[in-house]
Amino acid sequence: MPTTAPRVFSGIQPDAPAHIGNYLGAIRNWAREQDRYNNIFCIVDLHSLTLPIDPATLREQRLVLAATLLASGIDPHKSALFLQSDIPAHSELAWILECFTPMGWLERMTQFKERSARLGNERVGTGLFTYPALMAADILLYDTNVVPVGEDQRQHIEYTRDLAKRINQRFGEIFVIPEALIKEAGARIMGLDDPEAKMSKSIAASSPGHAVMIIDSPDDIRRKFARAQTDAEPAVRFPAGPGVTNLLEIYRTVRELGWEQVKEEFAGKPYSELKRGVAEAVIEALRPIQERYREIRQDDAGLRRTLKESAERLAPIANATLTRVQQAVGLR
Ligand code: AQP
Repeated sequence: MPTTAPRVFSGIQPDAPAHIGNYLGAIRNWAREQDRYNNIFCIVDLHSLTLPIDPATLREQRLVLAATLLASGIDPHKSALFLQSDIPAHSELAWILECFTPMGWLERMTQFKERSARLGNERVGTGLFTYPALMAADILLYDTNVVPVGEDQRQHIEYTRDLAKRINQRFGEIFVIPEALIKEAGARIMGLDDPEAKMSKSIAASSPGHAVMIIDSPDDIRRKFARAQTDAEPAVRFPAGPGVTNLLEIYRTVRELGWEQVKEEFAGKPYSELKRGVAEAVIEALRPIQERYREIRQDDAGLRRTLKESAERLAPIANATLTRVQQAVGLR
């Protein structure tokens, strides 16, 4: 890719294996558009500390996710893929950004409100509250132009833009202002057990029926779709309820069909047929990724090397931005 191509940055948390929402809303698009951009993909392990996580799980899930991303088509010759904690500038810039962020901005973040409501204020750490500042640091450190994400991240990107503009107004042109890139199809896949809640790794950790993971076995995938919530109707009718709409959305995004085609295919069909159809489409799409995943996991040392090499290449870019900010605010 030419070095003048716009820079893409995007991150994913290694708290649990990635699910099909992550794949359809983010990873598949990252892999497909690698030739258009100068790409940086980050396994945001510091973000995974914002909710309770066992150290051995975090260590293992970083490798699981790295292998999943490579297996999904992220090509280390075209894209950097690294661990956030390998570049300390992320935490250092996050602190400065927190100091320039009004509390009210973070209090309005729906992800924080939802998660703290789920866990209770005494159980969530302060890191969950300041999470958007660390995410802004991730993006701004690399003079990012484009951030391809799912719909759930729109508010965090808006915050990043507002903060970068605020700092630029005060100190001059320090940051590049990034744009969110959110594709319409697959931008918000909902939970199979609860179609009102976004499919999410953290919910799947306690409710396995909530999400289909990219590395789930075909039998698990069939079982999870068979139990997916639908509604009281005996067959697919339109307008469909939220559970059925979510299954149709997964099907149309995996198969890359228009809504009209999907409606034609399933109108009047029993739910069992819809569930089988979606499960088989997902199994087929994931099969080559799973095969490649197993191969990559044969060589964890090579996987670690790939991550380190990317971090070594990226550290000078991150450090240059951090120095620019430190000079502007009076720390150098
Ligand atoms: N359900 C989803 N549909 C479409 N895209 C999604 N993304 C996440 N969930 C969906 C996109 O995937 C990328 C990585 O996001 P993440 O690591 O924050 O994934 P997560 O499943 O949201 O992880 P957590 O830890 O379980 O967080 P919460 O509890 O907040 O959901 C991003 O581009 C994201 O938009």
